[in-house]
Amino acid sequence: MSLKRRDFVKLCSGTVAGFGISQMFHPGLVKALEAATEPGRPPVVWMQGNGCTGCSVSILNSVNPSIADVVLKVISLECQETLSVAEGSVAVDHMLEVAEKFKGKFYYISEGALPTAENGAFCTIGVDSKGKEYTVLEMAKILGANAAACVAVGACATGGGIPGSKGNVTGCVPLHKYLESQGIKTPVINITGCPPHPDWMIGTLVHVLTKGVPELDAQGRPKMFFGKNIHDNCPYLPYFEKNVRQKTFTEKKTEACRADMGCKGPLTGADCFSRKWNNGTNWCVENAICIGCAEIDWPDAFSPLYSPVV
Ligand code: FSX
Ligand code: SF4
Ligand code: SF4
Repeated sequence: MSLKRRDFVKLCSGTVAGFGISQMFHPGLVKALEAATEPGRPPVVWMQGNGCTGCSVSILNSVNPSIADVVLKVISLECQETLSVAEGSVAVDHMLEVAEKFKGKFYYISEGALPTAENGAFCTIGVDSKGKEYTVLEMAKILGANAAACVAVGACATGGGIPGSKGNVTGCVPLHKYLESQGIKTPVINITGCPPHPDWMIGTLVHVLTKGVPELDAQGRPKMFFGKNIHDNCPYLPYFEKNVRQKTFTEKKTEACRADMGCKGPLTGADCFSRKWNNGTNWCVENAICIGCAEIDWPDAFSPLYSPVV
């Protein structure tokens, strides 16, 4: 059974509760996804390069659907360094096996940047059962060339992020740049953010599995989550317009614009202002500032992070 676009929208929008996809997913999503991905759950390989594992930690915070449901009922998660029980040659052999056995049918999720300097020696993932050592760069080429589609998660995998920022000696590049350099044309979807919101990752995965690659913006990001300017939609915009500004992080003046503390909301397009974080509890600008992490040229184009831009 395939999930129709209208069903997907209905499930994601939770019309009963009155929420749009820009806010949260409906708890019934898993049931429809289970049906949509029958009979065989699609194989997914998640590989980490140079990063902090924050993207993996963030997706574990998914509430609707829970990450346990996604992993156990919707997809077949073949490898994920943080979650996998297998390690060493067992894990490396399995990655190679998935790339061969499910050629053109599995999905490759890439977290972290790919270090290209010194033939990729700055990040190795292990040795296969024949004793051959694999760099993350080498495995990214194998997975990228054989996957049905690639999903790059996080600032590091989409734009280089902190490992790829100015001064790095590892030659870190994002997945799409590396695959382009190797002439690999497999589609790459960029889910920016350091880390990305769990809904951005799960929502994109759901779309890819049920309807294919979603509509993307110029940065390769799904338009359903990215592009709306934070400043234009910020609850503190009226204070900005009246020039009521909070000057320091310790000042207990919550009814004020955070521009003077370096807020990068005016330069950033993501739905954090309506989706919020931690299951809708709060978001960066409420407690501090937006540092612009959802833009693909972050952090270099947004540094120094605490310097005002408006
Ligand atoms: Fe990067 Fe993932 Fe920032 Fe961390 O590993 S996007 S450093 S939150 O988690 O890649
Ligand atoms: Fe909101 Fe930041 Fe814009 Fe102020 S500068 S209105 S806090 S997004
Ligand atoms: Fe990143 Fe800004 Fe969204 Fe926070 S509000 S997650 S810094 S884009």
